[in-house]
Amino acid sequence: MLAPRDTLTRERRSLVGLWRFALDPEGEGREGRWFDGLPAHAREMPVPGSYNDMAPEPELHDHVGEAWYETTVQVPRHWQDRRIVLRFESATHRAEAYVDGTPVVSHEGGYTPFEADVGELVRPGHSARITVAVDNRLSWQSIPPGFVEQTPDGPRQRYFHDFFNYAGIHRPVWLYSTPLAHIADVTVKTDLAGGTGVVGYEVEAENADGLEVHVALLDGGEEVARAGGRAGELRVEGAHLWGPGDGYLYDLAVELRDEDRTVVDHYALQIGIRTVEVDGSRFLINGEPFYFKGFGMHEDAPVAGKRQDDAWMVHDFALMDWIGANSFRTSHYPYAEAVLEYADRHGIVVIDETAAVGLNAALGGVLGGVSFETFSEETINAETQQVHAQAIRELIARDKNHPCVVIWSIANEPESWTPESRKYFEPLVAETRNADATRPVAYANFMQATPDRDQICDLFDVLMLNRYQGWYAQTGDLSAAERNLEEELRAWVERVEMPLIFSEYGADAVAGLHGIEGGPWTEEYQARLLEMFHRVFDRFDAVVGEHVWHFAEFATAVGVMRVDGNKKGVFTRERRPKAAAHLLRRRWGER
Ligand code: GCB
Repeated sequence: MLAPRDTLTRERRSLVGLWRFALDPEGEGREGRWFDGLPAHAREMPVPGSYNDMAPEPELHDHVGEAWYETTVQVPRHWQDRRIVLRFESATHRAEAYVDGTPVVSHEGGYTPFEADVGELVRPGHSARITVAVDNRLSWQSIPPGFVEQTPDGPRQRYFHDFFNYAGIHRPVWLYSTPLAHIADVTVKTDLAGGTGVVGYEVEAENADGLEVHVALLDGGEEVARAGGRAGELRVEGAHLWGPGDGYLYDLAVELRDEDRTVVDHYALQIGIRTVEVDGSRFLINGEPFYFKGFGMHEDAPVAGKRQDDAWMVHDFALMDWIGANSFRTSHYPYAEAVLEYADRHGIVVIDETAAVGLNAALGGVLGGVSFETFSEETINAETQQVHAQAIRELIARDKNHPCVVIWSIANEPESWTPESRKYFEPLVAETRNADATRPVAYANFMQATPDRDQICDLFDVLMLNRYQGWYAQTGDLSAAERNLEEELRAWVERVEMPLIFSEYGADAVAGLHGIEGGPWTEEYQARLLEMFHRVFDRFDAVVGEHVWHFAEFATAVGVMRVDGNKKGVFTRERRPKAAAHLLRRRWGER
């Protein structure tokens, strides 16, 4: 799925700004025809942004149900006889969009884009009213799952993941136009043959009978290879590879041309030439062993919640650079496209994750305060599995061309020790490989899925472990934790021959809380716990990565284990370093 771009033949109009907004707690918007105009009590709300923390109102913060957004857009006069598309980069978790009162698209899933051809409904030279109903409810059939509990005080959303259920339009919205005959998709796969970079491409075009596809690869504006046809190969001798710390990109220019060689449509894509491979327990990028140093992250900031925000993005990447990180995981959902583009340009390696978090009754008890069977007719079932499959397809359709993405992570901490879990995941792994055979597939394994219990790890290429020895287990006792961790790792290495990445390890720390002995919640304990994990990692060759949980403190649902959110960040929510940040900087600077 192509991101909207301004090119020689394409143009975008941003719909970012203040939209009209109304909560719909009674679910009356459709019957009340809010798509023909929001009610008089509508207020203003920023797009992009989460609405929850925009005002000190519990009704906003804890809203359950739909919220309506509305804006108007001027459709440029020169967009006559062109295809006109309305595109949302995301709306959390589900949305239905209208143009001048007519429904044009609905979408399930809060973190991937969707769009509609609205050429029949809008008139160039006139304005159009865009309305969107955004639903934040999670159910057993949504990814992530959850359920709404009816209480005497109204509905309450329950869920089994540890980050606040921020909602709204989190990423930019566009009205864009392309020629009627247009490039609909481009897929690039890169390989190496000796020193020659091989760029395989496939182009999909629509309304393009009689038109030809031309493809050129440019290096700093100079053409280095060209090809024709809807699928083919470009070869670059002595290619400058994309690699960790070296975000070297080529420009791929794709054109549809008519018989006079006139360019009918033009799309431009930045690509990186690199390979990714698992070899025994090694993880290779461009044939070289790679060691992941970095974090699990969240799209999370004060006030605007999960808003895509260039300022926070640039700052967070700068902090990663300062600390010596070379990678991160998009825990626990696909991040904004701008983030992946930034990672491409800066040579930061990404583990790209779906929003399948909390498929686990063991977590339901802790985080949702409920007991249930994970996989059953009434809970996570065949329909959920279909929604999950669609989430995987949409993630890959969006991110397949990013060189920064080296692993697809299809779930975080699912139940993985029952025959039902194997039945659930086997087809999903096949689905992932079918959508992209060039990248390893992984899931983040939960603490209780120990080497003697886990029933799904052999389906995957890389084992990602989320471990909390010294925090949730052996609390406060780092020598017992060290023994337990080492023992578990020894058992994993005996069981599987694959790269092991610690996709989570860490401890909460309240910034400014100190202690000479440094017990749990102090900055000293957080740092000593990380040091303990590092000592153990360094004893095992199969450990090829360490992603600390977490980069920064983040908002969560309330709970007795959370002090105004999750405090495992090595930076505070405002991005001030704790002692652990300095420790990591020393370690990663040297590795
Ligand atoms: C986990 C989860 C993560 C939580 C973390 C914690 O295992 O994957 O989402 O935030 O633990 O801090 O408990």
